[in-house]
Amino acid sequence: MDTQVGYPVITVSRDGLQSCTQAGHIYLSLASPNPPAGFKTRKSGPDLILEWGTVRNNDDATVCEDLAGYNVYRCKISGGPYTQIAAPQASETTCTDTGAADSGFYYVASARDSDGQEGAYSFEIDGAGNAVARSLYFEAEEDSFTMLAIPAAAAGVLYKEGSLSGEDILVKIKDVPSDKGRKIPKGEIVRSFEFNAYTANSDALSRIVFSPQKITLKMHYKVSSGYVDGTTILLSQVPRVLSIFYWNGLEWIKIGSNISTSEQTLSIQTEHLSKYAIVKSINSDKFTLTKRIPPIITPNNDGINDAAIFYFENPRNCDVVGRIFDLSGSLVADQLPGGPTSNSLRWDGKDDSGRIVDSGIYVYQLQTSEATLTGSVVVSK
Ligand SMILES: [Ca+2]
Repeated sequence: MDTQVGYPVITVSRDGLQSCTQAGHIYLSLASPNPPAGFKTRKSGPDLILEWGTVRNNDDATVCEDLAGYNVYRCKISGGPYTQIAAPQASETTCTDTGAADSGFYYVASARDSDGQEGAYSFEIDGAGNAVARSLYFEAEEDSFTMLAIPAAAAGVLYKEGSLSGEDILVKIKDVPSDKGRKIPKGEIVRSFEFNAYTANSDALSRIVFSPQKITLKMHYKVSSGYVDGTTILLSQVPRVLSIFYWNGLEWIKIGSNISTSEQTLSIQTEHLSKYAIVKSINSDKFTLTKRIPPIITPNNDGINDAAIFYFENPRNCDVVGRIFDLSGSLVADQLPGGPTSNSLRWDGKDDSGRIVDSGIYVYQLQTSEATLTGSVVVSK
């Protein structure tokens, strides 16, 4: 705890985000420490070494002045229940799980302050460096299904050695209850979450791209008396009417999803963080283009409109081949690569030899066994 005078006393749950100002001068802060960033594993003979970065801030971005130490936990099944294995002091940023190099455990760590406030868990990590960030403890109601699974091959951007900012990165998942029931073009939000990245100093980061592998983003819908909670959607209708949309900063884009009715989750693979929502929206029963942006691409590698992204629904997971032609019908680019999400393709304005094409109008063709979709893309240099 940081600031110290205080009444009224506020009850604080484990997520400890309460604070209040009253009468201009009574101030109470019950912030808890951020989770440790840079949480990683390293094998050392038969042992597993766990390492993390020193926690300096609280989850409300104030400085944590009374850090007491860390709690390290492990579990046999991803997601817990976790058992504490160590309680290192504040000066320590490593501990050893003796003999556990190949035991298949999953680990999380938290920080604690001198008032006994324990912060949220770090992302979970296994002995091979695969990370899972969960929404657990970031919302009032526990939800261990909503998560980001970050394979070791894509996790490099989370660590100071590989991140754009040169710092260890925290990933936070927050429920956005105020979005519930909001009408958006093509649908109505059932539930939405912010998946955000921060530095350990709580600065929000954008434009984190996970590569060379995508991460798996999964969101959970609640069920109540045979309906999706808070809606008139019968559980039997779920595969037909629920889909994931993502907020690209300007608009909501339908990106399709894999639905598990047993787990009550929708999932996709993606390379970036943003706000994502479960949306009530009639799903197509065949291959359909849902969005193609931007209308004009400027492939000069300045990060703005450098590529055309084709988002589609693909309910039967058909193979999709994307091609680009010029107006004379000559093939310019064959086998377009995957875009930012699982159901998307990308054209970066280059021909098959890697040369940026001339300015002009081009024709795209997306082909599956069900349908062939065509349209135009304008390239401007
Ligand atoms: Ca550009």
